[in-house]
Amino acid sequence: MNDMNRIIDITKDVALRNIAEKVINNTRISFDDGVTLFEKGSLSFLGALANYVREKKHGDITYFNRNFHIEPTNVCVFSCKFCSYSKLYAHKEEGWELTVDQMMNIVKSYDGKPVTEVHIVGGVHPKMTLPFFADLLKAIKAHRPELHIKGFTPVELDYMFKKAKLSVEEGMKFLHEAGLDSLPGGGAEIFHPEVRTQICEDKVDAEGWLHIHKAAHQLGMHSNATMLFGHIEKYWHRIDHMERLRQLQDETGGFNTFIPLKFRNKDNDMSYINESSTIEDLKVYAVGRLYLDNFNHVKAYWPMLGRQNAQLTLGFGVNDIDGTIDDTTKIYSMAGSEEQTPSMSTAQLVTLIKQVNRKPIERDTLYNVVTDYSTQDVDLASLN
Ligand code: V47
Ligand code: SF4
Repeated sequence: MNDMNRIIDITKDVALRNIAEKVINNTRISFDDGVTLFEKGSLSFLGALANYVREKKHGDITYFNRNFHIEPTNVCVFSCKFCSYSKLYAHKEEGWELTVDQMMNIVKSYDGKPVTEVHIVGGVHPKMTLPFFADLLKAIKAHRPELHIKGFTPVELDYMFKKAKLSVEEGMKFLHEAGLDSLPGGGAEIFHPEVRTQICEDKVDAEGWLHIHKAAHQLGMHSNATMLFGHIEKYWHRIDHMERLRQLQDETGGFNTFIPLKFRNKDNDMSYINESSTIEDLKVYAVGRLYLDNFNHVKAYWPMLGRQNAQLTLGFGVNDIDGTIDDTTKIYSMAGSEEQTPSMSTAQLVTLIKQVNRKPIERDTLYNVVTDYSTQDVDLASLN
């Protein structure tokens, strides 16, 4: 039985069979097709189709990277309803604010360790301005030039640029020249104003978020894109979100990775909302893989999902499980993730990927291969 028949035979639904045919024939699926996948697609159907695309693009390869995070502050002028992490400026003594020296000490604590990336994201602090972050970027590059700096969401950038009275293009160029290499995917949440105004009305809107990523892409920088799902959004809001990303990706080709982020409900203003089921989570990864036909990579961020669920996603379109992270990233542990101090060693990541018969490849931020752990017999005990 060929792939087409094998997958099509999972369902009797004509609309789903047509979508499967399109996917297998490399025809782009429509907005309505995306909604239909959520409405009607069973887990087995979505999994089979998303896995087909994943294996066509990447075979069994599963990427991870060795990185560490710096969270400059959790003080924030905004008050997103899903956020368990920020402290308003009026209560800043309850939060943390790192100086450039303190952040450099974190960077220096990785001296001699084989990390390739630092990920810098935090709250929007009114005193952490564009020149402050430019100093940080320059200090990191002076200390460790080859370390890739992936930092700042459009939420932070929009605020910094406006305060410095620079256009988006001028601000991005300034930070790029100071050492910023790429942008992470945060701050996207759900783009559609019907949802956005209810969960994070005061921060940068969809157009602003997309404008900043476009400006980065035009400078030759790459970026990621997230989607915060499993709260008040409807299926069509998810597809609207992906549609806007797909359109920008058609224009620039600058996105590396799509990262669905499952809403966690501990200690925030949306705690009354139940978290989505694992089945729903897997469907989101699968539909993301199918709708975003022009994104190469779909990433499961394990500190938020938990290790076993991250393993499961590898059969539902995901080909990347982020990195060793190696620190005490707080944004998810504070929102209820089981991973209280998310850190996984390389050996643990390699094992996790091999346990589900996929090939572990360590990558850098731009998906260049650093080490192929699939082709060598690895002494796991020797990896840190
Ligand atoms: O934008 C905040 C999310 C994002 C909650 O690009 C929450 O490689 C779930 O974007 N439940 C920031 N999610 C983190 C982020 C990220 C993480 C890992 C890798 C990359 C990358 C980017 O965290 C925010 C928001 O969408 N978030 N609160 C919550 N309660
Ligand atoms: Fe601030 Fe980000 Fe939290 Fe929103 S999600 S309140 S912008 S730290």
